[in-house]
Amino acid sequence: SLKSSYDNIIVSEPSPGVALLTLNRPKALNALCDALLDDLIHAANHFDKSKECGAIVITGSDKAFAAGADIKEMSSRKFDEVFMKNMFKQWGDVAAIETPTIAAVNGFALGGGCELAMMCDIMIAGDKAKFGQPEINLGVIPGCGGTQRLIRAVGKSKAMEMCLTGNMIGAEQAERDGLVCRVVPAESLVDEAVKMGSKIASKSQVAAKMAKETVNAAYELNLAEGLRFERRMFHALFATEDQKEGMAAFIEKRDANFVHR
Ligand code: CO8
Repeated sequence: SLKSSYDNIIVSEPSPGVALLTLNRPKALNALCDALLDDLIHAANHFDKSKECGAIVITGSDKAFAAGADIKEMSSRKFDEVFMKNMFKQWGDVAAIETPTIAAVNGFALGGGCELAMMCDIMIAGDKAKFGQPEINLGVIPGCGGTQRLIRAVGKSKAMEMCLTGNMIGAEQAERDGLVCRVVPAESLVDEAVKMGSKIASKSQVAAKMAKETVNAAYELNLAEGLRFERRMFHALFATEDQKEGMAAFIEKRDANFVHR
């Protein structure tokens, strides 16, 4: 069940079917300490299992989506400790959420913050957002997908520049590079993300989850295997009521009334 309150995030349901998780450690620019991570994963898993929830929006503050892993918490850790605890392994839980996720990024998305945003299915940026992988300045490298997801989003040369120089890019460049789907005025960012979440939540949830899984399969599979997987998923949807309803609604010129599970 959902904890009644979290110390490091704010949870709300701004629109039917949409959960909004707001990172809330303003004094540390939403640095991703272990406790924040635990709160975020707990809440995200709760909504992932909920029948009503069709989309999860993750956002931060105007100043920072998240300024990265918590450097103060991490700085004195020893190799044995980070290795034996497999530090940041639980971040995989964010990427494993089956419900569609949207990152709404205002301000800094640095290091683990940029990586968290990249774990989401869709990224929308406010016009003042800044993205970067500044780990190189701390004598380390990205540890939660920055070297792997960034190259798939923006290509090798741009990913290398970000990881090797620590240079940040702005929202407009992030859109040009393909890291974000859309740039909107900072003040309307969360509304736009919730609106998009709401639209996704209104679709067949079976089809939406299958679409997410199938698009993500493209990260892992070669083209022939990916196309075969896509076709089998497409076939499988003919076993659902939502396929019958969606196609009947089109033919009868009315809105589809999808089953909510
Ligand atoms: N960790 C801990 N505290 C932080 C962090 C952080 N990442 N970022 C900011 N803070 C704290 C500052 O220490 C400061 O605290 P205090 O007031 O107590 O001194 C407060 O937030 C405000 O920050 P600034 O005064 O620095 O604010 P500025 O507006 O001057 O600068 C910046 C904003 C540019 C964002 C700056 O804070 C900065 O460079 N932050 C660090 C960015 C960074 O290096 N991030 C990468 C961290 S390493 C990492 O993410 C490894 C990834 C591995 C996977 C992680 C999965 C979780």
